Amino acid sequence: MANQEIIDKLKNALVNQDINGTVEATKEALAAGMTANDIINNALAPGMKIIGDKFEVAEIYLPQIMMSAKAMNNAMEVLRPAMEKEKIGEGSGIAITFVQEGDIHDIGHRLVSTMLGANGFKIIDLGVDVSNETIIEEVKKNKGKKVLLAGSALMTTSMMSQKDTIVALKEEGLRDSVKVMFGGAPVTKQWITEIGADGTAENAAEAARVALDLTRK
Ligand code: HCB
Repeated sequence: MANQEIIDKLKNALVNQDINGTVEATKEALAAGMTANDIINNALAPGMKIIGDKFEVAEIYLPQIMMSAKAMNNAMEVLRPAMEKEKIGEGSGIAITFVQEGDIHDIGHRLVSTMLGANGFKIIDLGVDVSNETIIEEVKKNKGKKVLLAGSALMTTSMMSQKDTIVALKEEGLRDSVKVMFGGAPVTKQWITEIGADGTAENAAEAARVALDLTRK
């Protein structure tokens, strides 16, 4: 089967909440020689975007999103060993990763954490629904070390908290001691500039590249 056919089959399985089909097509894509990041960026992430669009127009409901999320999680387990080998550089320092307060969407966050870990960063994963107080506390604990914050937000509401994270860092006199990158579907470069963060990325592989660049000096 041609690569594009496997990609289409995988995307369809995910969109149709076919958990076994998603896992099998993911294995097929790896066996065909595709990289984990290509499989994610060309099939799984676009599939999740279709799911979100269908939800928005009430064509599907939460139980179906949850089934597709389960299929995506199972596919990620298949891809994790390959992802861990797809390193592009050797980072140094700590990456504190988290999903902003009020937000439990963790699929992208886990992909980014995996890729940063694969590229040499020591990961402190604060998980989902993380308050700015918790983030500040963790930055204080690691003061004096090279620290990168990598936060995710999937909703426009939780994205607003990214601005508060920057404000809180400034208020605590910590802004210059960390690099800050934010991502997630609603995050744009314009938003990053507006709130005074240091970078963003559209996917996990790009996140690793940006993280390496930001922490190089
Ligand atoms: Co959810 N949901 N959801 N959802 N959900 C979204 C996000 C909507 C856009 C769907 C829609 O309406 N079109 C929408 C948000 C609308 C908005 O605010 N603009 C929405 C909503 C409304 C909700 C609920 C409120 C629904 C409800 O209860 N009525 C509820 C909120 C729960 C909460 O957080 N408090 C909810 C719940 C759920 C679940 C639980 C069913 C499930 C999450 C399961 C889980 O994560 N464990 C879910 C899902 C799966 C989605 C969609 C369909 C997919 C998200 C996803 O996993 N994408 C999403 C639709 C969409 O995003 N368009 C929908 C795939 C990953 C790979 O992409 O963008 O997360 P990613 O990450 C990328 C990229 O952004 C970047 O790299 C990643 C890897 O490639 N990146 C970074 C991410 N973080 C980065 C950090 C960096 O520093 C750098 C790069």
